[in-house]
Amino acid sequence: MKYPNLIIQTFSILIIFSVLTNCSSDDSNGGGNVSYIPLFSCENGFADIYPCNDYDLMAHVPIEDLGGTGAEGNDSWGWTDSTTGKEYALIGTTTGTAFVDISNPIEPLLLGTLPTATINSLWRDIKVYNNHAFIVADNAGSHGMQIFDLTRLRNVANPPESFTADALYTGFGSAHNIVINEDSGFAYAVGTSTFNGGPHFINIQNPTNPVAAGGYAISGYSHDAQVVTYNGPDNDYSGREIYLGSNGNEIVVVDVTDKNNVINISSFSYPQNAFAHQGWLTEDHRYFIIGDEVDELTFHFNTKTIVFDLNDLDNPVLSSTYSGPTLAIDHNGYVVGNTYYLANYRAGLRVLDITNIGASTNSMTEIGFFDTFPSSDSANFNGVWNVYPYFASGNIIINDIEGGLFIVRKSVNWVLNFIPIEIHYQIIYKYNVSP
Ligand SMILES: [Ca+2]
Ligand SMILES: [Ca+2]
Ligand SMILES: [Ca+2]
Ligand SMILES: [Ca+2]
Repeated sequence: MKYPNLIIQTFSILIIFSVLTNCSSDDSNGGGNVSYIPLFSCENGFADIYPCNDYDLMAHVPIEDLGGTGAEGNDSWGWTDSTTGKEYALIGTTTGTAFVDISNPIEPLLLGTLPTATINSLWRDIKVYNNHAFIVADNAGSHGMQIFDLTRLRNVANPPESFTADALYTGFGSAHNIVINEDSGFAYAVGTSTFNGGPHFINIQNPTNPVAAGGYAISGYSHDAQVVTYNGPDNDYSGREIYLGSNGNEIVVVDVTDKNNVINISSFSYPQNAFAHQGWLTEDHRYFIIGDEVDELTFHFNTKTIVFDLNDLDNPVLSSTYSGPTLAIDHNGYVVGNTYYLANYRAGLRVLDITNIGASTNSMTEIGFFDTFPSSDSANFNGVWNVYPYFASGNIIINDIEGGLFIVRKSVNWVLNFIPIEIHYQIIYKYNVSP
């Protein structure tokens, strides 16, 4: 009888502790191991109406609240205030960009929105560098790149406010994506009408004074890209700025260190290519994980993720393919340590262990998911457009086209993992039970 009693007492103390930490976190930060009681825990495969595995729902903000009636969600990014540690969701919608303080993830606060610079668009893309957001839109006329000083979010008098941009870069009109190498302070707009749709370089080292720095037209249109200061296994390119462009029919690897002398390194494709859409490097820069946005529609197989071995940047080699559990299309994926977070449209957020990424088979293993589109897992362009998994708190933001912002977090074993040791021992002392 001691143990049931212990568990009840444990939960009582735990709840008190959580409430205390919630209150104190309002004016501190969202980082660290602060515990919150989820809005809906993932239990028996569901969090409320949402199928899940090992991810809890902390909060949900409907898309109408972020973009207005009839709005849809698209891309997203995050900002962590280096001064306060507070975390913010930057949510793209058809009508603009919404800025949400999520440092208390169970009580997200919409601070305001930055309207589109021109017309509404299905495609918006956001990245962050040096406390500024850089925002583009596609099929949006002369939109250009909006620049927004995120430190303004520290003091918003009457949320939600309607913001104005701090600067506007007009060297292009529409762009499909904006890519930033935070190590170099260069932005790369892709899918513009300049440089054949290849990367349009912008020096953003002084964020509100962006300077055009040329572009690269030879490889043609890039749909999306990643640019890194290379620190991988190929010593030929150590310290070089490497652009990995997802160009539909192929991936291109380009040395963009010297903006006036760009060097094509290699390009590659894979069987059953339909549209190479987006890719992300592992943290060691050895492997590149690719999503093809049209192959599930074309070939009717389950979600397919393609892994290339970039041990030699001059000679990339297909390493493995992963087949997911549903027919849904994969969209955007990101690596954090040994985990790959995939925005999988109708299948929601999918979380994959990539510890064995170098293996030729079973290189990834699904270890969790949160499905914000419960009614279907079919291959259609609905559900999760993007996820952002880089907050130190462990909160993950999902931007669902129809559903809006979902804040989810890996489930915790409350009893075993979240009781402060002192309280644990107080319980042991008070109730005279063994740990
Ligand atoms: Ca995007
Ligand atoms: Ca695919
Ligand atoms: Ca090489
Ligand atoms: Ca689903």
